[in-house]
Amino acid sequence: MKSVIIGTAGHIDHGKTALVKALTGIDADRLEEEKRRGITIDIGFAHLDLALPGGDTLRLGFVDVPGHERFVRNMLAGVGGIDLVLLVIAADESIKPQTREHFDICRLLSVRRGITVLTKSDLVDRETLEVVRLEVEEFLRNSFLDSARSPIVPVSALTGAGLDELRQALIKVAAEFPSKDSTALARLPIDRVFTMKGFGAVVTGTLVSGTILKEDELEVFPTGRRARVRGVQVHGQQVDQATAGQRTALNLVGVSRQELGRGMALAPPSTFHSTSRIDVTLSLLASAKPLKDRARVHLHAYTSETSATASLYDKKQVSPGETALAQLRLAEPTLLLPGDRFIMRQFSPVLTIGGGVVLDASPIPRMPGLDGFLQILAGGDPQSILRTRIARRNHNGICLSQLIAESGWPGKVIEADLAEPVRQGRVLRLGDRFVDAPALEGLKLFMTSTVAGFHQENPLVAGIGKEQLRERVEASGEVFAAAMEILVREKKLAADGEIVHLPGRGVVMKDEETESKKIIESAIASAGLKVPALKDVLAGLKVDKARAQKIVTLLLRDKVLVKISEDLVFHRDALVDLRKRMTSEKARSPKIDVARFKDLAGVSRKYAIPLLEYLDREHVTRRVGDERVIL
Ligand SMILES: Nc1nc2c(ncn2[C@@H]2O[C@H](COP(=O)(O)OP(=O)(O)OP(=O)(O)O)[C@@H](O)[C@H]2O)c(=O)[nH]1
Ligand SMILES: [Mg+2]
Repeated sequence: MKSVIIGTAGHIDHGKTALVKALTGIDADRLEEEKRRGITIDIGFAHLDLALPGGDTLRLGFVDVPGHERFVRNMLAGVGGIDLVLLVIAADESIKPQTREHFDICRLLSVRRGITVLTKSDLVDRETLEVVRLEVEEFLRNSFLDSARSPIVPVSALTGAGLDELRQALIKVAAEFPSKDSTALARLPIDRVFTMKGFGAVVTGTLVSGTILKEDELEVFPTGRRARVRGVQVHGQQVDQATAGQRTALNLVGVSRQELGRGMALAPPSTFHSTSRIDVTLSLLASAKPLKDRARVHLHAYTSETSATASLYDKKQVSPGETALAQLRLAEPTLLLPGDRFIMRQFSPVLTIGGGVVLDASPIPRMPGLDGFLQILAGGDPQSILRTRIARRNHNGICLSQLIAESGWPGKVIEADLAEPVRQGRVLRLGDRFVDAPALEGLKLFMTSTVAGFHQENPLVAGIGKEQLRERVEASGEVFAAAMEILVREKKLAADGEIVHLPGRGVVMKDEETESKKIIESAIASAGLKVPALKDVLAGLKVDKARAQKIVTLLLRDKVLVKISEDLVFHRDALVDLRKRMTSEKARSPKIDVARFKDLAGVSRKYAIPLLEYLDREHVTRRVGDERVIL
């Protein structure tokens, strides 16, 4: 069974509601006030099943809209989800202001197909009918309702004349209409909320995409409330599921009537985000006044309505009939997705002035290359759109869930569209994340140059810590780890535990340092107590002075070397040996003078005095006059 939603459009009193009733038997005017005043105030609904030639059933859902100029905003709440339009023009009045305004709205919303119905044909003679038909043909020329491709059918709701032709035309146009994608993510803009005794809140709307099943959990936008679907009705019948293109009523549990309203939307939980900023292309009607940068407008999309400010990207103002790129800032957050159509109305007097299409509902402030990005969103195929969305996130890429929220496409569709670029290596998949390959190359260069820079600034340090490097290049953990792995494999960087360094540089430095350390230690150790001057030892090393000094500091810290006076450094083994000799000397005589000490230690006076002072400090000896007592 194919489901198609048909909206009426046209001037007040031209016979829209009467036509829907003549076709379906259902009076779409349900309000008491509507019946009393004989006009439609709010949108009404009806349905009709038609047998298709092949035996299939065509299920038509009708959204009947008011023609009164004061109720255009109600008309807008109804027209958002329609597939086909019945443009209703009374044969005795021909084209009137709301004929034009409703027709403009349908064009701006990109309604693609429809039928023009000349109603009240019983009120005019054949000649008048022909004159009106010619006028209407002229009016519709080159539009989606051009008579070359869309029928114009004269009808009388009173006598029933032309109704059969209209049904045939409906079958033909609806059969050609492609079925909506029921595998897409579900979205139901709410157009009505009421309570049913014993059941709680019921919402209705045109299911614009996807499928909603009984027992589904849904999120209410923009409030974020969660609701469970207790019951689903399509055209007044209990069903297990509603699919895209059906008029749908849901009985919800978990939210009250007060928490719901027209303009809200239902969608799968934790999938989308409401937005206050959208990048769009907007078109101004030829009949509108020029639109200035930062102008305030009423924005209508599906059943939602909010005020918005239009910041123009490439112009100071939009002239009548022109199209421009703009960012709209919405007064109230709304669930909108790329491809959604909207209508703009002027503040006062309230008039339809234009409309457009959402390109991006997740704009990034001050994004470089925005123009090219928006051009691809406006005209690219799904794969190019996904790739440019990935590329704009630079080296950190974007998670699948975020890509779903941004594009509005199901994960499976996205993964299928990206399979080829992933296979070709133009997009990288890191876990749940997609990264643009050139952006990752950029990150790799950034990482190596950052490490090189670090070496230059810190010649004495082996390398930069991994976490420090990650912070400097502003990479997410996953992406950084992947880039690091590639760089190590390509031998552009090396890692020792948590330390990252340039391959050549890190290892050479280490070898030189180890070698220098050995040279210093053995030069001092082998000299015993007759140590050479430290500066002479250091002068013979491969490493530079600063690094040699650092090695000495480390040897002193580790107590391998002991500093006794300025420029007099001994190996600890030599001093341990000296202490042993002092202990044996004590057995011979507890007192020792400088001369005997010189013999004992085998050193000159230049070394003997500092060594004795050191032993005093260490409480091995105590000075008494010119002699020392060995303790
Ligand atoms: N003679 C004749 N009268 C019609 C026909 N269709 C509608 N009418 C009458 O025209 C009046 C307006 O018809 P509606 O169907 O309410 O018009 P509408 O376009 O729905 O009006 P709004 O919803 O208020 O914009 C009613 O009195 C109808 O009975 C028709 O084909 N022939
Ligand atoms: Mg009506």
